[in-house]
Amino acid sequence: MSKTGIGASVRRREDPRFLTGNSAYTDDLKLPGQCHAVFVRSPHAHARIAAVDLSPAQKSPGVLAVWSAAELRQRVPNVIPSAVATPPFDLRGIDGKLATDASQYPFAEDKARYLGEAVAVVVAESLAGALDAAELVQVDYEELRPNVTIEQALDPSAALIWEDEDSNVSIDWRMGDSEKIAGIFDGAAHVVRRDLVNNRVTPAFMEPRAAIASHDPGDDRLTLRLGCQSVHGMQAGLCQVLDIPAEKLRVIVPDMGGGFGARGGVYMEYPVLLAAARELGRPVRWTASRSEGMLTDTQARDHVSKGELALDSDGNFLALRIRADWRHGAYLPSRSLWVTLHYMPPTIGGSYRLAEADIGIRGIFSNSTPQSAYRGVGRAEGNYLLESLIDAAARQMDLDPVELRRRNLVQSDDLPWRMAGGGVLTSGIFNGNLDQAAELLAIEEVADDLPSHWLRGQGVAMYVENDGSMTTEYAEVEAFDNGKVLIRVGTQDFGMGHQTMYAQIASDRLGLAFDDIEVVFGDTDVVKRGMGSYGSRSARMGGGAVVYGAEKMVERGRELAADMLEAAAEDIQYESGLFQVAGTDRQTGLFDVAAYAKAQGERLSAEMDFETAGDVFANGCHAAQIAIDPDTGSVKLLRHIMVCDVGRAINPMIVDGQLHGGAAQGIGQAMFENVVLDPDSGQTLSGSLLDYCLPRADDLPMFTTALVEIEEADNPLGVKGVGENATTGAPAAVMNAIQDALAKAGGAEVQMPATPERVWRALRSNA
Ligand code: SMO
Repeated sequence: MSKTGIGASVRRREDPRFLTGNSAYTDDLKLPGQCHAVFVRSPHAHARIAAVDLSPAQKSPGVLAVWSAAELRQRVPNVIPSAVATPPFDLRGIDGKLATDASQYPFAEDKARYLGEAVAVVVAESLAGALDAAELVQVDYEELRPNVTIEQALDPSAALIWEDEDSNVSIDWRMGDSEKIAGIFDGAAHVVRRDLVNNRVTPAFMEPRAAIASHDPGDDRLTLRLGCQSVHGMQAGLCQVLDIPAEKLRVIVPDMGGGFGARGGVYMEYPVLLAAARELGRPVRWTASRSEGMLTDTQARDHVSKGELALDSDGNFLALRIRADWRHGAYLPSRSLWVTLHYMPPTIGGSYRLAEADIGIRGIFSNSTPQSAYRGVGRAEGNYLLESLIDAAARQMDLDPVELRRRNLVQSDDLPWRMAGGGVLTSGIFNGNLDQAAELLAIEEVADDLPSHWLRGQGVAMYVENDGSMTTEYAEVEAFDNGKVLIRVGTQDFGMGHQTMYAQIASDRLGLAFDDIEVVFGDTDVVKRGMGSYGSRSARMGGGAVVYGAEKMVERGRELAADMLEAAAEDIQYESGLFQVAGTDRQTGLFDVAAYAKAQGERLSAEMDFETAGDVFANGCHAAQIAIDPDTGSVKLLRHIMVCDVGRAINPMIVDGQLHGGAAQGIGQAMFENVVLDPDSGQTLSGSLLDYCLPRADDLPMFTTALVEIEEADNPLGVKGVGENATTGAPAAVMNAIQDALAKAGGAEVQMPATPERVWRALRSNA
């Protein structure tokens, strides 16, 4: 293996720039003539908008434009498309009814449906001027009763969030043979039941959302610079909202600090900024404050579920029944509904021989921030349900939780295994993952100098994660006469190290130096098409496109080299940057061939659209060891072990980094993070980072990771995926460790997040 090829822990190319403050995030950019937008947002979670008076704001110094919905409608004609309205999604409930559309117009028109929903925009010469004028926009609200809790939203007397509908339910989705499964439950030797809360979280991007719109009057073309996960997806969505053709909008992504799925869709600020830039003929910029992000970045999870697992007398899993109520907020923006239904059901059953599942997911509108994708979406929720039930079964049946899992795992000769929820596992060594995690947990005792009366607990959890999302990805591979190969790829980096990863792939496959490979992405004028990055797809989907694109470019190079060397193309061999006539010393270099091509007015380049049949399934096992201070309820996570089958690891150090960051988010959900809303008013009680607790470095242990690289056959690199693995796997392992300690002390169970107060109370109430 070369020091920079596939499988090498190459130091990230990006890091010198990021670590020395030389990055350029959207907010770092300054465009000549720029002005500033500030959005006026609803201070109520549910309120009718009776009147808006813009005139005092319009008279404020330095103000260039003030628009509410009425003014915006003349400039931005369409709503932001929801997944329900956008083909090819056909999301129907058990009643056959299409899910409620619930698409969002950029500004609230008749009423505001969540706290922070935008009502108007002010554009001014300075940010201070825009902020001052925004306070002068006068909106008459008639407050409506907010639906904050699920019970409130389902109450027959509830105020409807979508008044043309007959309830606040968006979809009642079902899967599985419920009658047959009821029969299995009736005859089962053991049934365990748990009510589980999957707490609402916010993505808390390191870099708050920001965007700068500009307009070139010469060709009437708009440009939007922003952090997003797919420039082409953003372009398509915005062109639909603005009713303009794609060639009239360029989307560019500068450096970007976090996406997590939640920066995938069209947010309402973007079409407004574009319309303002077009009208004013000046760049218009906006950067969310942290508090603004806490209200308006799409949030995630928020399931209240009943889970039931049926077992026979030997502890074999027979069937699973899930009823999940999902409080998804007031709108269903972009992929919101689709991601939950695409990702959650298929992995239900996980890597266990669990053939039957009755799955119900009920979407419920609430007067809270809309939801969309967030690292591990769907899988994190499903995995937490099953892995919590398995530990509850082990306690109920007095079995060792590791042994109970081992008894039920899918074996190698079961593959391909169709999970109860429909996904098909094609590769993996599930019992090996469990054994390795259990061994690491047993042998690597940390010196625990905590007081002896602290409670100890440990837990394991398997996980399975569907990776891939869209089944096609684009790359173009081009060699230049200056000795460089340029990769243009449709996926995008928001912290993952793609400039390093793709350079490793291309240098390895082309036999060139790592430094000869340049990688670009995130600009609709530079990359012809692409799906972008989400669903842990980049290395597999973009990597496949780069590998086959490189091969295709070499094929064309072979033909040109044959011309140059006056030989037949089939006699030309390519290796390490050289084309050679077989059996002779006649040869020419790849970059000389590029020069030859250029002289003929051609580019030595190949485009590739790599396609796969569907998702693949990364999988593994997490193990956690915790201690609880019984006097305060505070939980110390002592160790967190991750055994992960990500398929082939292109750069194990980057994979480790992905696992560390993903685990921090999963542990954050289990122990710290929670979006808390006041049930009477719908006001947020967690609107800043003082109230919304992100994990810090000293909350986390040193992680132990073990990569299991079982190659996936559907792509030329053998990759599965890694980005979301640890966020999916971590919560259940940590919570199982906490429940273990609580159960041994005779305490009750806790729900996520296991805050000190909750743990302290659980220790004082009997199980
Ligand atoms: S939340 Mo992910 O982009 O499947």
